[in-house]
Amino acid sequence: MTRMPEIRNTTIRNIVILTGAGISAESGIDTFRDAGGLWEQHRVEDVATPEGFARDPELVLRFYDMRRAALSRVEPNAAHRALARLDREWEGRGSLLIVTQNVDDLHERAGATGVLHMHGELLSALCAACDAREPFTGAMLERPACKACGAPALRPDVVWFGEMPYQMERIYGALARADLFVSIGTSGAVYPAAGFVQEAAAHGARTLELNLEPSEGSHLFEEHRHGPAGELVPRWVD
Ligand code: BJW
Repeated sequence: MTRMPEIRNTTIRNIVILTGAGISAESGIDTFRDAGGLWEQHRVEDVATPEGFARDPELVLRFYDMRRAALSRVEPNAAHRALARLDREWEGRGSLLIVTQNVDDLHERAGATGVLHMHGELLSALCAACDAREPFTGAMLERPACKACGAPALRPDVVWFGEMPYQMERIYGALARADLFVSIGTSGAVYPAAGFVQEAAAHGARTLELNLEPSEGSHLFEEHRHGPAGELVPRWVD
């Protein structure tokens, strides 16, 4: 595959890149909907909804504690590193916003700056009593108290089904200004992220999908490349 011409085209100034679980798969983090993925091992209603958390908080805290612990054993892969290179290279050329649905910190550890975590972060805790956020690396099953208000009400700072994803206004603003929208490693099964391609295209952006296989919304993209992100993303960036 040759370099996608548009990335060096001087008419491209503003880029929005959406990433999903597939970009972290080669680092050893399970995706959700692939064979053997998280939703085959756990019922989504039990571990990724506010109702599931209210019913059985220990089950949910154990699920996220396990994933937080696993995160400390993995490293960014070639796809994260390529996006971090593009992020650095793009300074002064226009805007580049990496919007990730992932709760891991692999983009940051690869060196990308200003990553927007629309579904929250494993390494952050949210107080259900006072809404304060704090960096968090431990185990929530031990029910630590909120540093701001003292309540033993910390929950994972992640967005469950039925909750509003973070920073939507900023995301839609960037999509409206984007000259290029690129989606990497996401199944296109979850809204509102699955609708970003149409939003960007409606405002005139070029659109590109980089995914292991055609996603649910593949037909909505102008261009596609299918294969592992660890190969496709460096080829596209470099
Ligand atoms: C590779 C690869 C490799 C593998 N290289 N690729 C009916 C219609 C429309 C919407 C709704 C509806 N009913 C309900 C809704 C709304 C609901 C929703 O979308 N439901 C769907 C099931 C239909 N959405 C919500 O509730 C959201 N909130 C909301 O809508 O608020 C209202 C609102 C209104 C208006 C504007 C804005 C908001 C909240 C959604 C929260 C999702 N939360 C989770 C959990 C986060 C915490 C955690 O990590 O535990 O987010 S669910 C899970 O899915 C997680 C992910 O971020 C998200 C997306 O998954 P992703 O990343 O796409 O992973 P996979 O596994 O699905 O796909 C991986 C892809 O990678 C595959 O395609 C592979 O092929 C590929 N791949 N290896 C490249 N090496």
